[in-house]
Amino acid sequence: MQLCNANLNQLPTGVQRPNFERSQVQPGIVHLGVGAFHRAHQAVMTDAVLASGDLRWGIIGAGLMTASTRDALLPQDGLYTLLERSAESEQLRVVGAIIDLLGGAADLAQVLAHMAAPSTRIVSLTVTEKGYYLDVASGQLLLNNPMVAADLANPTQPKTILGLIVQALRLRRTAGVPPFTVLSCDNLPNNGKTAKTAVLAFAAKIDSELAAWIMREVRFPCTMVDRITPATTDADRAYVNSQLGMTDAWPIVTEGFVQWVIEDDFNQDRPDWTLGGAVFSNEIEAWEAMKLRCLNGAHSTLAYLGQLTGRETVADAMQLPLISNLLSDLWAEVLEVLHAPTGVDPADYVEQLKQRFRNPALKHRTLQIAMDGSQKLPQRLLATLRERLTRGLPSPALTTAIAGWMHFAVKTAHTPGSVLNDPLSSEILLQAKSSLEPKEIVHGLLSIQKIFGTDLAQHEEFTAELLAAFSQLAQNPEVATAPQVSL
Ligand code: CS2
Repeated sequence: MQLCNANLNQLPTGVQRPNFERSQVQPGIVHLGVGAFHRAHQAVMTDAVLASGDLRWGIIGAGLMTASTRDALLPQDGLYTLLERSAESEQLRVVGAIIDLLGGAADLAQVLAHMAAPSTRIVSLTVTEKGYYLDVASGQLLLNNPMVAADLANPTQPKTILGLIVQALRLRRTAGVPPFTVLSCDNLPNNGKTAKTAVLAFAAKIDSELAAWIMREVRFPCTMVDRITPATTDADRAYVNSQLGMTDAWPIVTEGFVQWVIEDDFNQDRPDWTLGGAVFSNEIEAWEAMKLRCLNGAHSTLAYLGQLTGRETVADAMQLPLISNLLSDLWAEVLEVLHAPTGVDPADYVEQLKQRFRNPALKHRTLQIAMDGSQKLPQRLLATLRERLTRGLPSPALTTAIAGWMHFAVKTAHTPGSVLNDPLSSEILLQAKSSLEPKEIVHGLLSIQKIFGTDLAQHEEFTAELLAAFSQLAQNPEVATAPQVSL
């Protein structure tokens, strides 16, 4: 038996399920990047809106790169199971907010048609940092990226989110249809503004009038998104299916905690996501900075150090004093220069993070978090580091975290069969392999301007501290760095 509309009433009693008439749900949102995070976060909040009786916000989920989610969920009428796991308890629920799915190159024309349709009032995004095609250090559009160049050359048949958004907005403008709101749900600082920068830079290359119209008319609210959601494993799948008594091809496992803070700046009407626990706020920058620097900054640190100490999961890595102590120091460095949102005690926030990271029921792999470091380091670690350098404050923990990333890159470069999962992998591996001398490796990696800009490599005190931290990690018996590196 397979999970689908017809079988919903066969689910065991403890499993929550959509209590609204799914056939009556109207499409209102097109979501690009219908991965695990979206399905544990925005889709669940939207499910609560639909459950309240406002059926105007069904989600059409699109995968741009692959059709895997579409292929798994379409036979299930878009239904999937969410397993929420805390250290003490778990809850299964079936989510019904996704009413249609598209995926892969063959569906792109349909994705565009849905985005252009008047019923779509929101286009939301979880496409990861690299999906915006911006140089993270300079914020400039990557015009030479082959995907961007292809869309610029052929704007009516777009394949990137930028091409799709601009072409859909062009079609709407021509047809006299009001624009949709672009709602970024990615882990980027000022994610709405970042999306706007990328879209405008792209549009300006095609049609300056259209770009001016987008600038005037389209809203790009910023959001802070948070829910730790590891990639689904076969063991998760087997467990969920045994609990359901039926087959779900792609369930999602997540933590109990969920947070969504949204800037209330939408073109047209919007769902009342507060029904699902979201908060509307005009202090998004502070929320985003706190989350990116405290949670994601610590996550990346833990991921690289975890990889170097043979710790497969976040919870395992938290057991190692070397790592938990480093995180405590890192949080102290972050909090010293952080502007927290009004009414939030950042020390409480960090205490809660420790509990979340220690959640043994969540097998969140350090290797998963370690991917795309070039896209993550700037906002997670370097932003705090720069603030501290400006104030003349020392940052030994942040510096060790960056040295950890460097060792991870060097070790990957020297391990046969290992792949560095990062859009800048060729540049990083080139530097990582260019020498066996710590000094040259550190300087080589620090010279990658797309990650570090130009200021850090010129900061003598910082580069000396980074080199010392790099050498210290290599000498630490608990840390297995590449043996090739000479000390
Ligand atoms: C993680 C995030 O993979 C990563 O880089 O740091 O996905 C993290 O789990 C989420 O931002 C939590 O909200």
